[in-house]
Amino acid sequence: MMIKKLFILSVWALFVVTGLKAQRTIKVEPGDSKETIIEKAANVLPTKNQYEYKKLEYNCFIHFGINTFTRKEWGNGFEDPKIFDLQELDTDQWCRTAKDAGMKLIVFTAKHHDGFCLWQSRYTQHGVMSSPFRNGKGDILKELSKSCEKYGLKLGVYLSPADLYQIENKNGLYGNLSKYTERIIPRPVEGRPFANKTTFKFKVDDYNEYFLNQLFELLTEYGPIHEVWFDGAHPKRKGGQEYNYFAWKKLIKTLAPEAVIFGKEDVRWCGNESGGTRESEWDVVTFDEDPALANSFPDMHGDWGSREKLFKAKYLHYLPAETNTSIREGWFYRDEDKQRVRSPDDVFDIYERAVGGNSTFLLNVPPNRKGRFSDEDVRVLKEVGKRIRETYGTDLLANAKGESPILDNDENSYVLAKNGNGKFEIDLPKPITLNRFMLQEAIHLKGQRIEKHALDAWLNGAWEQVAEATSVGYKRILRFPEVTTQKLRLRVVEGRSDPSVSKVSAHYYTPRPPQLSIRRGLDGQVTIEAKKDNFSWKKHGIDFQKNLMNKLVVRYTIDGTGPTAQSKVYTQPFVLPSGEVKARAFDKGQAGSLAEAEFGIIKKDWTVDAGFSDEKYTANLAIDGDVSTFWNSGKELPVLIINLQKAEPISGFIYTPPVDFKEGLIEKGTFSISNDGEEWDDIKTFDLGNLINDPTPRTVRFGKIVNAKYVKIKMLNGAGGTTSATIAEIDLLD
Ligand code: FUL
Repeated sequence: MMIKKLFILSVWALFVVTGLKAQRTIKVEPGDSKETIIEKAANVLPTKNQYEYKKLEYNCFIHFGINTFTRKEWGNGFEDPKIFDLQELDTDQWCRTAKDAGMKLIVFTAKHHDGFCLWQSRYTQHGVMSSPFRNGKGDILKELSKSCEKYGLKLGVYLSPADLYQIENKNGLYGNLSKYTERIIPRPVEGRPFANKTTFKFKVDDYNEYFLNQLFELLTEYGPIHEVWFDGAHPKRKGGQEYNYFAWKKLIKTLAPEAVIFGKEDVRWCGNESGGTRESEWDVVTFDEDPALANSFPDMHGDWGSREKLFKAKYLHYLPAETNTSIREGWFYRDEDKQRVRSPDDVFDIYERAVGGNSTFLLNVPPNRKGRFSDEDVRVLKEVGKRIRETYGTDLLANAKGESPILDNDENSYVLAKNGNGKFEIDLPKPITLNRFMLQEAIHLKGQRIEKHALDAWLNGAWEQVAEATSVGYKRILRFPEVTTQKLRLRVVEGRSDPSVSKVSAHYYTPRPPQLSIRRGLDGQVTIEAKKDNFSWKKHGIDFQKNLMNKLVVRYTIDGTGPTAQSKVYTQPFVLPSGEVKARAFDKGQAGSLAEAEFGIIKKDWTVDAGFSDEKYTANLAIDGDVSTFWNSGKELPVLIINLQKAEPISGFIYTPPVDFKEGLIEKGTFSISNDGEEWDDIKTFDLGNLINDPTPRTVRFGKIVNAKYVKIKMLNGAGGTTSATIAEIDLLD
């Protein structure tokens, strides 16, 4: 084993680089040169809590509540607590499964947007205390906190600032226009004293007081809390209600000093809820105002940390991302057969992209109405846990270990790539076969600095690049087709100041048949291919996707059944007028995970007439078969009329919203039909729920078949109060 450059440091304290104090926030001064700004960015460091939180890597979100019983994604605040008829509860099973899966922390929805509380709050009757569950005496958070302790898991709480019960009921506190006066938190309640005698004095209104009292309960009566999760989503607002965030923060930082606050303070949303990850996930992001005083965050979509962004910044601030998504379609449990569950391939892929892409992974697993994780969810989690252990539990560089800081397991030791670049060679006593390479920077000491890096393997007497990627930060996992070699070389090619490498390791993931994607063109041609990977499968000059397809057998069905080893073999694109396609890849007798897609009536001959269109986003873009283009109605009539040219049977439709355009998402609307374009029949008023944070396709079924030549979609309510309507694609089901 041989390491070219060695430079060992082992300090936790702040240190000084060219007179610059490394810290969480650094101000950019008006006259700062580009070099100075980069040097400053290189010295932005996480807080201790942020660093400890990043090391948790993979965590479990649990959405449970009144919606579990109504089968809705968002409640409305009018629900009768009696609906929460939970007969059994097994929080041990939740924790056992999470532990087995390799998760470290559980974040539980103590109160979702509907306002129903899953613990014995002193400050409301809207919750478990009024439900049949354990005769009104049950406390789900209490049982969960005991199970977490038993299984060695950390606990976090989700407390929704949006509260529909407090908005809708006649004595509700949300937006009730009460005065800001000095109040003592917690407000004493007769017969229910607190063991923790800390008190706070804040000048707040009724709803903020309610929220603070509840936070006090959650943070003092359920063991140590490690994450407090504030959701930015609001189904509704009232009375100009504002949040006294600085009081909330003071209370949390006092009562739960080890907790990170998600959404406002210590951890940011990754910008989507579908498991998407960025190629470069920067922890050092930019602010226009002092982050310590900012009451809200800038938009969390897009690029936050590239050099271009840094040069325009007023403040550089350490704020890492959390990737949150659900194992099931939707955040709450609905049913066993219609609610799709992600496959182990899918979850493992997100795990590698999120954790191996400098983010933490918070995977939601919603318990069912029997108070348990469903069997399928457990199966998937177990399998993913097994793959994580099998792949990352063995370091193929273990024998190369010597005194090198990048091969030891000391997080405080590292090697510097001076001036942003450096080469690190690793010699092994025997050849190894690998298809994963992991590297880490010492972010707590040197910040996140690497901007570009590559991995070379010594193959047939020469160095060959096997993977390349951009930023690293806490962790980067490189994925590439397997190579067998006795010598590896990591090249840091670009970086800020002197980047550190604190740990590298090599791994082998037993390949499985790939996940497939199924798409259909406007002419009805269906193509099935291996899912394109946007990560680090970059081997120059090789079309990896095509190569993979040539090696596999793909089988598919169009009759709704799951493809087996006897199903039809896919050889080339085929025409499908409408219906469902299910496909699986088979490799050496092993079956891959199921891919499925539902297609509506072929749109080739359709014409479209919008009440109004923004000139850039014309109406035909809503039916062009391309989900990356979209129609926007501008400020006028949010109505779209499609002429199908001939009467067709229709049983429902699929609305696909644009992913990155937040204006005009249709949350409520009507679907009408006509045979002459003059007389219209309203067929369905639909409510699609949370679209801003989850802009995924929504299927609306009518429960009957109607015949029509013209269809009309009219928006009644747009997400976030928008008045224009946007449609990336409309499909009609027959
Ligand atoms: C969203 C909420 O509206 C969803 O219901 C869910 O809680 C998710 C994690 O955040 O914004």
